[in-house]
Amino acid sequence: MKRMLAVPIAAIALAGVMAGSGLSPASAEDQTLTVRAGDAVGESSVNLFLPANVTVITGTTLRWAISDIEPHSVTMFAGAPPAGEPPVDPSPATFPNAKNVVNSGLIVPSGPAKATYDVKFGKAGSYDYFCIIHPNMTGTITVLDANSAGAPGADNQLSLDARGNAALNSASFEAKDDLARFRAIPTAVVAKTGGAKGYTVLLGTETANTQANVNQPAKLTVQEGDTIIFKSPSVVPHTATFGTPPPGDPFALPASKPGAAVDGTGLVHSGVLETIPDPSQANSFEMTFTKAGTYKYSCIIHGAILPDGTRVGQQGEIVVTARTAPGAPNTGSGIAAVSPNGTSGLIVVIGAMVLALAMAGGSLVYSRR
Ligand SMILES: [Cu+2]
Repeated sequence: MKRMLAVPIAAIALAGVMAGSGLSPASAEDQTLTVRAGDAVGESSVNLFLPANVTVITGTTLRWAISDIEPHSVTMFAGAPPAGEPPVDPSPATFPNAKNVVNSGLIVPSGPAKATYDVKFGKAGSYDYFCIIHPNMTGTITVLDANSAGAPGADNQLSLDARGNAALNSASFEAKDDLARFRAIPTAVVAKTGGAKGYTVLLGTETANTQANVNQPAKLTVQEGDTIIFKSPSVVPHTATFGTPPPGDPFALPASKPGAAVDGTGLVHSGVLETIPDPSQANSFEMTFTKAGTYKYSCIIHGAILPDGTRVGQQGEIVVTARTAPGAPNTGSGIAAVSPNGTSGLIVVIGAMVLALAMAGGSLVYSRR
C-alpha cells in the first residue's frame, strides 16, 4: 500500500522540482495555485494567509481556499490601500484592474467543501493584500514575467504548501498555548448581598494570529439568586444568548436589561461584547439566575441552533441549583433542559458566518469578526 502511494507522490515531487527549476511552466496561463486563507487547529482558528507571501509568473491564477468556520476576505490593492470596504468582485477576478482593487468580501464555506476565490494576475508587479476583519492577515503577491531573471524561483504548489504548513504549524503552538492558558483561568467569584455569589464567564480567547470561540468555564454550576457576568476579554465580539433569538443580524439584536433574569422563559441576550478602545462598546453583561434548571446559551455570532435544537459552535451551559443554607445538602433537582420557547423548531439562530454569506455584497464593518 505504501509502495503504491509512493509513486504518485514521487511524480508530484518531480513536477515540483521541474517547476522550481524553470522547466515548467513555459507559460503560466493555465496554472492555478492554491493558497489557504486561514485554517483550523483543533478548537482554534488560525487567521493567516498560508503562506502570506507568494511569487508567481504572469498569467497565474491564485486560488484562495477557505475551509474554516471563521470568515475571511481576500482584499488587494495596487498603490494606496482602499479607504473603506471596497465593493465585492465576483470570482474569478483579475488583477491589476481599472480600479486597482479586488475584494472577495467575507467568505465562509457553507458546507464541508472549501469556499474558494480566484484571482488571475495579468501583469508583473508587487501587490499587497489583506483580510478586512483580521488585522494580522496580510500578504504580498509578487508577479514576475516568465522571461524575467527571478521567474525560475517562482512558487509552485509544493513550495506554497510547504511554507503554508510551516506557518500553520508555528501558529498551532500559539493556539494550543493560548487555549491551555485560557482553560486554566480560575472562575472569578465575588460575594453578593444576601449570600449570593457573582461569577464571571469569559467568552472566547485570541492571540495575534489565532482565536478560539470557546467559553471559560464552558459549564458552570451556580445557585438560585447568583449572578454571572459574561465578558469578552478580547477584540473578538461574542454574545451570551439564552432562549430563542429571532433570525437576523446578530449585531443588530438589542441587549436585555442589565441584570436580566434567566429562568427558562423568553430571550435573555447580552448584546455584542468585545474589549476595544471605544468606551461606548460594552465588553461585559450581567445576568441573574433565579430558578433551578439547566440553561444552555450560544454566541449568536459564532454559534447556531440547528432545526433539531442542537447547538453548534460557541456555546455554554449554566446549571442552577436550589439555594441551600450554608453546609446543607445540595437539594438541586428537577433539572430539565430549557425548551426553545415554543417556536416551531426551525432554525432559531442565524450565526454571523451564515449572515456573512448573505451579506457578501453588504457593509460589514472592518472590526467585525
Ligand atoms: Cu462568539
